[in-house]
Amino acid sequence: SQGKVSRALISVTDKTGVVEFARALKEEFGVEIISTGGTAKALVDGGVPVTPIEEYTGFPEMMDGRVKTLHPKVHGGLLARRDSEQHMAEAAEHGIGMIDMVVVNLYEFEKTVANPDVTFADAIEHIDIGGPSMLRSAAKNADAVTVVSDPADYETVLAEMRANDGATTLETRRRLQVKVYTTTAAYDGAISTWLAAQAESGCADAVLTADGEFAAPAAMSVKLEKAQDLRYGENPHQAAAVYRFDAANAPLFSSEAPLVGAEQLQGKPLSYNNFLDAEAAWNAVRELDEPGVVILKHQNPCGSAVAADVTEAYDRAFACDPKSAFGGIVAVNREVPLSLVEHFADRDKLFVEVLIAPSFTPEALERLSKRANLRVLATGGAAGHAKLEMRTVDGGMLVQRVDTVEEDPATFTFPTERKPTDAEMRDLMFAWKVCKTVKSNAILIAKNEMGIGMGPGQPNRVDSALLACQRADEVCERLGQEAGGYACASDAFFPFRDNVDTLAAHGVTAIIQPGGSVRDEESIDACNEHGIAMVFTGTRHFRH
Ligand code: 93A
Repeated sequence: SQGKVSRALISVTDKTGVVEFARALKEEFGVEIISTGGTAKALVDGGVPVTPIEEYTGFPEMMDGRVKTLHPKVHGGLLARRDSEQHMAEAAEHGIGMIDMVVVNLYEFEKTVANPDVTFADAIEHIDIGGPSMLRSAAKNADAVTVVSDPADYETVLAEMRANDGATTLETRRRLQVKVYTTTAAYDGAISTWLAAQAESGCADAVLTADGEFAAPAAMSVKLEKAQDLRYGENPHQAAAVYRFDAANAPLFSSEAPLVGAEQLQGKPLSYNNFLDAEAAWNAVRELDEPGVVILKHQNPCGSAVAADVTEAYDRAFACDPKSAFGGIVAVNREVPLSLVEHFADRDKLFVEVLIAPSFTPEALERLSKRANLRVLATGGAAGHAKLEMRTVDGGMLVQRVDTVEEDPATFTFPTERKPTDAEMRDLMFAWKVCKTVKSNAILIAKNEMGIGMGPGQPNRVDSALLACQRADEVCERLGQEAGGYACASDAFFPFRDNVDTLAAHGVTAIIQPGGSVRDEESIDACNEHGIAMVFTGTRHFRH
């Protein structure tokens, strides 16, 4: 009857549990077992007699094992339709016996290429051809053939045969059939991704050219593995999970200090929004060369500063907007010392969702452990961004190079009569880096290398400018400082002079922006009228 197992072919690289499984097939059900080199040896050593594959096909294993099971006596025995008189007559004519079960798992290609020292030849040799062929033949004929591609299924299959007079059920064979094609598709995906990556030199793959530019290929194979389930997504009614890029894609989509895979030292599991915000905060803070802190809320940096050390930087970042900092993400670009933790936990009693940094001193961790719920993430590094990022849109995926501020100030131009002073230039450079993390239309106002005013996400840039100025004025008032003397960054050019007029009215003395509007002259004239020094960077940093 269909599903009854009389003859099985066993050929496995992962030999976990295979001896016990084969022994049960043989001893309990009298199954004839055919097997290949290493597997046959393992089975015989384990006391399970087998028919060696070369005896079965009448052909030796040859070409270093590249050809061992690729034979009509194997594939005919798997593919023949048992309900076809013609198939059965042809099989009989050519001496092909039926094979009712295939137990195969594959050469470990992914494990092999995960070794950074792997040679190209060694990787190629680990592309399994015979194994997937048998799996696919058997799965195609799942009406009659049971295909076991995962040691985790050995027990269930045996249990079913025991309950079923040595046969498996069609339901199980169908489930195993699906598993096969999922397995072989992922296997081929890993091979093509790795081979594509070898087509270009270095770690980049065919997707990136030698100078790191994105060269969009006609098709991309991106493999992901689930890193963890999330309680929910952006809102409680949205199911969600986190996936991690596999080793072959890691050089494209992961930096040396990626967020997914960062070590969580303590605290509740990260939520969906925690991941998004921690990513934005971390990306912002790692742009800063000096010791820096970014406090981020709802994707926008509500506090940011650099200083001689990170504790001082934290104090200054917190002072930018203590209210918004509540429930935010604190990102630090150097090792976190005890003093920083004391300031935010003891002095400011600041509740934050996530604290993320390259590392933490033992004393800092000891103090943090008293706030058991606080999520603490150690990225292990500070430098470098992933090369590519992607987002889905309904029915497809957008891929782009990650936006980094790797601009050479030597290429900036100074179109106004007044050039920025050294102090203004420091604030402008700081504002320019942090502004990149603000949602567009983005305006960021800095003073003494603190991001004290932010205008995010307004469809009208003048509204963003107004918001930013208001916040900056409030901060100055709160800190007992004189308002004004602000440096302003804009993520994109000013289409009209109204932005400059608005900023000037609130005490902005220096502006950094990409330039490139057809009406740049209008803004330059406005700056000259107000005595503002303006810098053109030539590069826009939208963030939507
Ligand atoms: O080199 S192969 O692609 N050529 C084959 O004909 C073949 N048949 C089975 N690899 C082949 N296999 C694979 O060998 C199986 O998929 C399995 O992973 C492995 C088991 O080899 P051994 O029994 O010698 O340990």
